[in-house]
Amino acid sequence: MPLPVPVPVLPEGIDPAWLPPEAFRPLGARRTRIRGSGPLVETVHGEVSDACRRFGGEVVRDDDGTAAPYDLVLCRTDGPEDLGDEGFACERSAGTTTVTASGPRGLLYGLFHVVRLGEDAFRGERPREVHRPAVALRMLDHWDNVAVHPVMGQVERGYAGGSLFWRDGRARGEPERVRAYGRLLAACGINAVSVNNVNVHATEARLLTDRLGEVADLAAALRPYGVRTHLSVTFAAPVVLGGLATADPLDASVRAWWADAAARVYAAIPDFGGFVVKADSEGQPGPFAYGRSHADGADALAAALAPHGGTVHWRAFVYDHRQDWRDRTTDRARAAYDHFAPLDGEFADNAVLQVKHGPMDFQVREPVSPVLGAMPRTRLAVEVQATQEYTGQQRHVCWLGPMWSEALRFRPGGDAGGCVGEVARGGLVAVSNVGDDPFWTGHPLAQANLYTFGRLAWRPDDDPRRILDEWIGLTFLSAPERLITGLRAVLHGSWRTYEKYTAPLGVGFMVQPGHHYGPSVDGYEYSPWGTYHFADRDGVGVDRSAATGTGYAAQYGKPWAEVYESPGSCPDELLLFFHHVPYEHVLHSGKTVIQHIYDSHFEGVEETEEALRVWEGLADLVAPARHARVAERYAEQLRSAREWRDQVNSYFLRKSGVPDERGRTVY
Ligand code: GCV
Repeated sequence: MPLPVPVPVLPEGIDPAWLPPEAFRPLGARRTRIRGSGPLVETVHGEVSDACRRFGGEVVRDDDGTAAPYDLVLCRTDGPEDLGDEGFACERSAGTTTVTASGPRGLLYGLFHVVRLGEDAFRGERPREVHRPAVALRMLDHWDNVAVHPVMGQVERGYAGGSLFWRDGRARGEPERVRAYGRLLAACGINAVSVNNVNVHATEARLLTDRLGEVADLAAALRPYGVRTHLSVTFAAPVVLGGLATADPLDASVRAWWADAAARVYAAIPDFGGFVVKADSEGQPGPFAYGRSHADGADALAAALAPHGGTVHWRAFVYDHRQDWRDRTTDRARAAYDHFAPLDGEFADNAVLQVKHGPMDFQVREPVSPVLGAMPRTRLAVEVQATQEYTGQQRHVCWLGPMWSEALRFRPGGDAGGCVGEVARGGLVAVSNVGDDPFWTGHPLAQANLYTFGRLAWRPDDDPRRILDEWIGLTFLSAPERLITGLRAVLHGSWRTYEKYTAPLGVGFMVQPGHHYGPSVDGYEYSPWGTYHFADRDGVGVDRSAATGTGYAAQYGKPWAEVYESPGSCPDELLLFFHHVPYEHVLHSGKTVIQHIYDSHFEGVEETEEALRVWEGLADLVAPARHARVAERYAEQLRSAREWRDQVNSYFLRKSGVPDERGRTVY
């Protein structure tokens, strides 16, 4: 009989997040039988054994010859119905709770389901319920550098300390911590991780070849929790690593090089997931250099991975970052659609096109990318950003569940068609917000973003507030009602609060250039990055209509092309994304644009002040270290929110000359 996989021991001082040992008490105090075999069954065995050791229960494998009834049976078998690789069924009758799974991960996910249910898992009768993920690939992309980058540091856009995987040019060699990370991910349903930055610099490139062993070590640590490892690779690898004269994807020697590289990866990591590629984007090499399309590029790598069951995740984030700001006809928002929609149907079956949820770059408010409605013959994955590059950098509380849920529920083809959560057959991907911080995510409340992402990826139509309650229930075990109410109060509306005190009505990008924290209203206005608001004395916003603007609105199908085309039908929150309007333009809300800017900025700060008050009132209910960390970050959030308010309001007062009708102080 194989040995149970021991539960990872958290290094001293590391927060258990949503898996505090006490969460296992209901399970650990009981008698459990585990049936079936397979590597992840040994992980389940290890989990139950550990819980029993702590809480006094007992676990047996297969038939132990006793007639004693079991409280819990965890059974991996060929079930009566197809539960797939990852699904499980849970039921309770005659005093026994039974979890059945047919695939290896299903039993593990079923175990965590029992943990989430707590004592309820062992009460009364439960009819059979089947749980299956709606999306097969639920992935985190780490933008972690192996070597510290002179500008971006160890983790690009990382706000949670250093990397969990790498430090100063080499692997950290802390498999136990990586295993603990894999365990947290499995407990919220995430099954894939890419371990290095999509901007692949020279050191990182070598992970594909002579430093592959370091990736294999990470894969070994993540494997027991059903997390498959992926690697970001540079498109130029055949040149920079292989010494070839070209990386042309149609060149036979290049294809042979990739095939050989992939074979070596699979020899070292048999369950390797695949490659992630950022090509022809922000300076990364790509197929354009050879006059080839992105389908040509993706398919060359897909062909190399196909014999091994791997997938290439090809990012659609391709645009001109050397744009002339004087040229108002070029529109960065159009770029992904213009590059990729014509290629629909040309991508290999094992190529996934990974599309950011909005057309720009993870702003607090963007429309859903039109690419997601335009490529029915391509496997699409949706990419969101858990790391809060543009949403407060984990110094501000900004729970992104409602924003992601809105995007996933959006129906690109109107009511008749599927929603984004269904269109995303290739998976859901989040840029990770995790680092070597003892709370994992820098801001302790940002753990909620990671957890919510995993659970939404499992069921994109799930209610994010239900998920948040689940996170609260696990993280703050046995929380009294006052704590639950307080946590809901500070988290539920935090995305909208952040939106209120930052760039208004979907216009985006009023951030400090480079690091992207804090306000700089004109910071990107005269830059080459394609991120403008065009404010002048008469009005503000980008005309993206087909009639008079860049034509971006016409990239949508019906009904959205019409809805977005006119300021009269465009939703208020996206008005300045789609239209350049006078300051006195009246919104659907009945307010003018300028008054909306003033009001929302004052409200955003007031809401932050209120959230801080609520948090202060929870001091007696939250562990001191966690409470102090959040309180300290709230102080910075409030300072920053006031700065945003004052800069944005003053800017627009000076541009428009229209005073606040309520006479508040605008500088
Ligand atoms: C990894 C934005 C970020 C970059 C990031 C890029 C991407 O531009 O600012 O740091 O690069 O998105 O998604 O590739």
